Amino acid sequence: MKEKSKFRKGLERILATGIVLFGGLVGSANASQGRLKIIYDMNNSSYDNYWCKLNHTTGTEEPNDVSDVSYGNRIFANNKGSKIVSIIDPYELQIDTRGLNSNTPVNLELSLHEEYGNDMYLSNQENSLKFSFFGTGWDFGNQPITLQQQDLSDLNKDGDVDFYDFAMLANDYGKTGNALAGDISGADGISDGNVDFHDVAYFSEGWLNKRVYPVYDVRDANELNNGIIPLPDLNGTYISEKPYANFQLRFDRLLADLNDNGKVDNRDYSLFANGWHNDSSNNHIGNISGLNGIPDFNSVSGNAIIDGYDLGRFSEGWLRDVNEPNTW
Ligand SMILES: [Ca+2]
Ligand SMILES: [Ca+2]
Ligand SMILES: [Ca+2]
Ligand SMILES: [Ca+2]
Repeated sequence: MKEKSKFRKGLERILATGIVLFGGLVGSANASQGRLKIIYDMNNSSYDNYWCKLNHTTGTEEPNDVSDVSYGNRIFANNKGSKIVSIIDPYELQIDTRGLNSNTPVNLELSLHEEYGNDMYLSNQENSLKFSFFGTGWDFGNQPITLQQQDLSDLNKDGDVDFYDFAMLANDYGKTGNALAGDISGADGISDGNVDFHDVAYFSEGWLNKRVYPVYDVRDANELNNGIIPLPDLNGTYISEKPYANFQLRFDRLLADLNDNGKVDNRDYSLFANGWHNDSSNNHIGNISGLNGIPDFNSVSGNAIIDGYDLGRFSEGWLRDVNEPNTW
């Protein structure tokens, strides 16, 4: 019953936007100031949860100015906690403030932080990100807001895995240390302080076939799932403050733009149709929604579920063009 009523609510939402399936335009662009708080919640009282904030407002600049706040001077209750920062190289920002109409991606890094720099061992530790808007009217207007995990093989974070990333890996090859860029994996799949064959294996996998992670609509997660975006459990030994996952928050990607070329058209539809009710892969790009407004997965196989929820969100985006905000 619950499922049915949520599905109906989803359909009502589509109707409320004034879009008829496969056609029509929506209101006008209204970029507006925004504040987003992101809590990295480890769902466990032994760890301090940390957060970072993103602001879009007037009178500020990128990449870094006086309205930003760097990560640091942290006070721990239990010596250990989560860490989330926005990276504007070389800065690690706790509060990242940008211009009103900023469209630049926000690169988020997740790690664990132990007060004295010791490694941390975790077993089946649940964790999640929790997004919330704060301040009346600070909602980023109607800019799209999406979140997607990035392949760690993209060492220079430019969106591609290629020779430039390999050059960075090669530069660290054979080295040992806690902050090596090339240390992206280890025996149990996480950074281990050495750059060796484990890292090369992980990297070559990413170079041949870039890992694609689901795209989350932050507004949908906020509206239908209390802002929560679940993360995979943590298992293994984690180096303090060594990022184990990168995420990118974007304001210039439409959820239904599956091939990420700025507009939603037949090419996206054919990608979408290819995944329709095809429960065979855990990361199909057409899995853009679900019962709770976020991509959903089969609880047994772990595979992506692509059904009416995804079709609803895909239809909402039909024929929109990110460069023509009057179509959003
Ligand atoms: Ca790259
Ligand atoms: Ca390694
Ligand atoms: Ca497209
Ligand atoms: Ca789905």
